[in-house]
Amino acid sequence: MQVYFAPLACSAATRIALYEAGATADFVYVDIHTRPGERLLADGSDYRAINPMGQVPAIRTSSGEVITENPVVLQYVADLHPHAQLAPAGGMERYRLQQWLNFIATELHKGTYIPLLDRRSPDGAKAFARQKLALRFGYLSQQLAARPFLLGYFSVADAYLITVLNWSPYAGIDLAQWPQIEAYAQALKQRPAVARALAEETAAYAREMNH
Ligand SMILES: N[C@@H](CCC(=O)N[C@@H](CS)C(=O)NCC(=O)O)C(=O)O
Repeated sequence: MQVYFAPLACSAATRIALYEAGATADFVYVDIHTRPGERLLADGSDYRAINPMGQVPAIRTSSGEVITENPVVLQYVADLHPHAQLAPAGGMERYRLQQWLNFIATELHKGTYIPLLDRRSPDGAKAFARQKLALRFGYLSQQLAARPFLLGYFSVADAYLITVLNWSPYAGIDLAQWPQIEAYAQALKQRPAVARALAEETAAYAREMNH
């Protein structure tokens, strides 16, 4: 399987999920950071031929299917490695997982972090995102006060959440204001698979920035 990724982007969640499953993949670097307006692969070809949105993650399965959209990619990886129990097989718990994946994707990733991280987002968009932060993080804190993971065990939703929370210092979000979220993030970063994936992504990001 090929995983199209950019260092420290939301595609890091896929790397975490794979390592948690004791698996790996052919990680294919996509430059989304250094050449605005372009989406080049290392061989100079245009990544948009693979994902017309030019966004990571995308995966190419062993049967050649391309799958995009982080919540879907993560569920695919979880289903590929059922022994790792990264997603409930079905029933209400599966809907709970999807509930979290969608919350992270829309309320946190796109709705909060992107306006704060993106240098091109206007001050009004940043202020709007900050105004929404209290409700979103308050809700998340409440959930995490009662349990160490979003579900009863580590799932792909946690892989996505730690990836997004990891951007906090760059987004000017001080997690110390939400002790439950900060404690959760610290605990997750101690997990060997998470630590390994984030260390590799950080090293890849440093290489990219020095290139
Ligand atoms: N809806 C997409 C969004 C993915 C996304 O925003 N990826 C970011 C990296 S975290 C990206 O590729 N940004 C470059 C761009 O939007 O052109 C998904 O859920 O996978």
